[in-house]
Amino acid sequence: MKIYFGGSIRGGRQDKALYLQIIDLLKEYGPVLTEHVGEKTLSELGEHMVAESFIYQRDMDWIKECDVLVAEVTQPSLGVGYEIREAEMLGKRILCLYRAQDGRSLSAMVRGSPHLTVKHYSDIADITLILAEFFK
Ligand code: 6K6
Repeated sequence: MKIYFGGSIRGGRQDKALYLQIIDLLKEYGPVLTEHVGEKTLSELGEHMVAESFIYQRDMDWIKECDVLVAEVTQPSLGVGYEIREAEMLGKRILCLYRAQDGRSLSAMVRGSPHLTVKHYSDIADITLILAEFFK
């Protein structure tokens, strides 16, 4: 079961420590193709040494290759939204994890989609249970 994890990079790195924790949990269910998303040293600028056309093509290939896409969607990110739509078009199973925040709502294009599952969580313990249910 190959897993593609999507989380904000240029959309903002506020949740990067959490992404790392989610990736660790996901590894119990199969290889995670996108471990770099949780990289502590990766800033909002991303990595300058890698061409953006390369990043785009590699990520699109990985989405094709994956069985499941799990996205953390609390921090809005154009890239994550794009990845979710690509996975939808390819008929992949998709789980979106969302932490409610004051004064913000999840995009209707995600919450309103019939092609994916959105789960709300408060902390990593909730995510552990959500993943166990999703992957069972
Ligand atoms: C190299 C090493 C670590 O990071 C890099 C360069 N940047 C990216 N590498 C891989 N995937 C990326 C990179 N920038 C964005 N993405 C993909 O888009 C990831 O899979 C994320 O899920 C998503 C983040 O999009 P933005 O719009 O928040 O950057």
